This record gives sequence, C-alpha cells and structure tokens, in this order.
Amino acid sequence: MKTQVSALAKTQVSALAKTQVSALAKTQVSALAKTLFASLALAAVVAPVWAAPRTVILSVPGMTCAACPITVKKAISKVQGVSKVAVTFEKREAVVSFDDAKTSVQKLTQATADAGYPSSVKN
Ligand SMILES: [Cu+2]
Repeated sequence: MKTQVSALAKTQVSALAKTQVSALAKTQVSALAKTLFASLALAAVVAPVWAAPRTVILSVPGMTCAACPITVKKAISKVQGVSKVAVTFEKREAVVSFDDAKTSVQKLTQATADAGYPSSVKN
C-alpha cells in the first residue's frame, strides 16, 4: 500500500513537473514572440534609414558619340527615385544617385537598355 501511494505521488509530481515545463515553454515562446515583434517594429522604424540615397556607377559601353550621354541621362532621370545623374562619354559610364526604397539598380539598367544602351553595374 505504501508503495502504491508513493508511486501515485511520483506520478503526480511528474505530471506537475510536465505542467510547469509546459508553462515555462509557453512563457519562453511568448517572450520570443515579443522579442521578434519588437525587432520587427524596430525594423519598420529603421527602414527609412536604409532607404538613404545610394550611388551606383553604371558602365554604358554602347555610347558612341558625345550626344549619347544626353539620351542615357534622360532615360535614367525618368526613373522614379533617381535624384542625380552624371553621364560621361569619355568613361562610358553613368553615376546615379537614387533612393533604393523607390527604385533599384535593376530598374536603372533596364531604363538605359530600353533607351538602347544596355548597362551594367561597375561598383
Ligand atoms: Cu551618340
């Protein structure tokens, strides 16, 4: 009889322990979720900082005369988010400053390609 009680007590202790572990796990998950949420909220706040103007140098090998840079500059300037464009015929390159929240390097190279001047990133 004593043994049975003892066994029963052990079972209950074990069950209690499991409940506690489970509660602890839930607390940890909740804490993790809070941390995750906090970092996501922080990311949302920080995002505009990441969207700071970026400058990229595009190689535009297809420019064959002094008038070509005008066409290239016009094409890049039309892309939304572009703040500054400097195209040099001598170097066959375009230095473009843009807001990477509004546009991407891919859109810039696409714009020059659409104008007849395929380009690629130099830096
Ligand atoms: Cu030309």
